[in-house]
Amino acid sequence: MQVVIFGGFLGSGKTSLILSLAHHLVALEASDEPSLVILENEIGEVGIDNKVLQAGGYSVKELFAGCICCTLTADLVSTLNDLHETVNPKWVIFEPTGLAYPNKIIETINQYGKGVERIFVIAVVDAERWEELTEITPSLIHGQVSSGDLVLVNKCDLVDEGQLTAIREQLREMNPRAGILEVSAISLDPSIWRKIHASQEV
Ligand SMILES: Nc1nc2c(ncn2[C@@H]2O[C@H](COP(=O)(O)OP(=O)(O)OP(=O)(O)O)[C@@H](O)[C@H]2O)c(=O)[nH]1
Ligand SMILES: [Mg+2]
Repeated sequence: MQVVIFGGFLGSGKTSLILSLAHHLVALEASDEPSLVILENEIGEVGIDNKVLQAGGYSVKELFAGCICCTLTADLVSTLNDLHETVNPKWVIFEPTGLAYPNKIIETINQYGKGVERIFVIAVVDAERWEELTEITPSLIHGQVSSGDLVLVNKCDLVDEGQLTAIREQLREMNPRAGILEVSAISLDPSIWRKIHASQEV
């Protein structure tokens, strides 16, 4: 199983991106085997339509919300281990709460998760609220960005080129090793999944 974690602050567009990408992924991986499972924290609130996703050949599971550092990670590990023993999908996409530091989740999966070949972290950044969020919660944003293997700057439709340039510069300082892609979840370019694949292989 390859685990892809979508980290990023509350409302940055994680679910919107996952849903758009999941559709592309399923189109790419034409197979009868369930190739993708999405693990969501707090499904109820975002209102993902589980049936629609299941009809597309993949399933969505909800993890119990709770203390990020204990309940969630313990639940995540037992869910991953169950998945490995039952469905054993090729991909597991996990959306933690927007208040999580992905580093802690990675540590826990590495320590206790079974059947996980690879963990890939996508840090989703809210371009529209970048200035505000880096001011009010700098350490969380820094922690989320710096743990990304790839940074997706989302909501690019809501900012201008000058703002994007400034965001890009600050992101490079926070995380010089990650690739940065500018996207908009509401009109996602289908080639984005191939780009994510490409950055996973680096
Ligand atoms: N204009 C615009 N709106 C977006 C974009 N991506 C997401 N949104 C909107 O932003 C809001 C939050 O999106 P979600 O996908 O629920 O964000 P999230 O990160 O999953 O949020 P939480 O799970 O609550 O942390 C929704 O109203 C989306 O429609 C984008 O690229 N452009
Ligand atoms: Mg969400």
